[in-house]
Amino acid sequence: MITIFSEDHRLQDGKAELIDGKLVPCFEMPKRAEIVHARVKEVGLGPIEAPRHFGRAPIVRVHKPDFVAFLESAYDEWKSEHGDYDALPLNWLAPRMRRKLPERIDGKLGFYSFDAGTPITAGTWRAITSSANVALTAQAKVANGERAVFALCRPPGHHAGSDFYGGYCFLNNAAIAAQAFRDGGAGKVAVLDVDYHHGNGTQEIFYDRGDVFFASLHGHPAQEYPYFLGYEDERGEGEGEGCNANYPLRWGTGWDEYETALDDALATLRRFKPDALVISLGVDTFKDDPISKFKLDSPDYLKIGRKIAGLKLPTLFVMEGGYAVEEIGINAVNVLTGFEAG
Ligand code: FKS
Ligand code: ZN
Repeated sequence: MITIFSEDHRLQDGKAELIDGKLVPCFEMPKRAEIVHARVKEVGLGPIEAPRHFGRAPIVRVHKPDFVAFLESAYDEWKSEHGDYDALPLNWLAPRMRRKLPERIDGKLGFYSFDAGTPITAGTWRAITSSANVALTAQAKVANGERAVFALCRPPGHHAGSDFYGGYCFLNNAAIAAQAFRDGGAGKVAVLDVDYHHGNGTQEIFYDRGDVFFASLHGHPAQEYPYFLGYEDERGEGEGEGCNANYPLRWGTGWDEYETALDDALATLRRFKPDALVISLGVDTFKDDPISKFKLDSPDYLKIGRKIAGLKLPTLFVMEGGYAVEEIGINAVNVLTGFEAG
């Protein structure tokens, strides 16, 4: 399996996120991608290639242009007001307040974000556009006949919506790639999100569409970030009615309950008869993940890969989360080798 990887991911190296009432070093760190990259080499998964440049067009197919323009200039605006130090938001709209874009950067950060864990740094724009290019380069290879390609994206993307960022995500790499499949002629695309956290951004982007099915297994929103989306009764709307499937799972979920949900999600996707499959691949479902509460073990990821292969679809794997840094390479690459064996 080919892997697409860019060293530009290192340009996103935030200093701190707000968690449990404390500003702590970012869990989402460059070392994550370096360890996955090293594991891909170690097991000889296949060639590792650099991304091509796709420009803004495929990005604004899923994100609003004003939001993308904000991401591009946010750090410079922040720096000219506050100096050369990571930008974090501090104020958000409550329901019934006015959604009107403020002039000053502090207000804009709150307008376009939904948490205080996602710093915008000097290198963010280059890192996130490269990450999107990684997904698009891999997508193009799958569209051209590769059975499966691994987009080793960083920063991740599945929390980013059409006009908001958060959860370490700015541009939704999986959604951009899914849309690229459609624009390249695929009639129907399925996105399966196995990251521990609900892919609220991907769900928002495709919620009213019947051509892209979104299915997600994740920590129950009653207990888990991002809290305000990801319930079972969110099934899509309008043309997209019936094309969204959430599997919220409680803290402590281990392989047996996970497998039941995964089998159901895969059966649902099979009935949709997609032409291509995008996997939002997070391995923060691992038992030793420092911010998550599922109990999957390393060999379980081989089984996940094998089950995904059973759909027999052209498949794009897009890297999302996973914070047990020492094991992230083993776990992520296990999904890929399990797929190849399946
Ligand atoms: C837990 C606080 C959680 C933010 C968690 C973000 C998770 C990001 C991710 C992604 F794939 F996007 F990277 N704070 N007490 O893993 O879903
Ligand atoms: Zn996650």
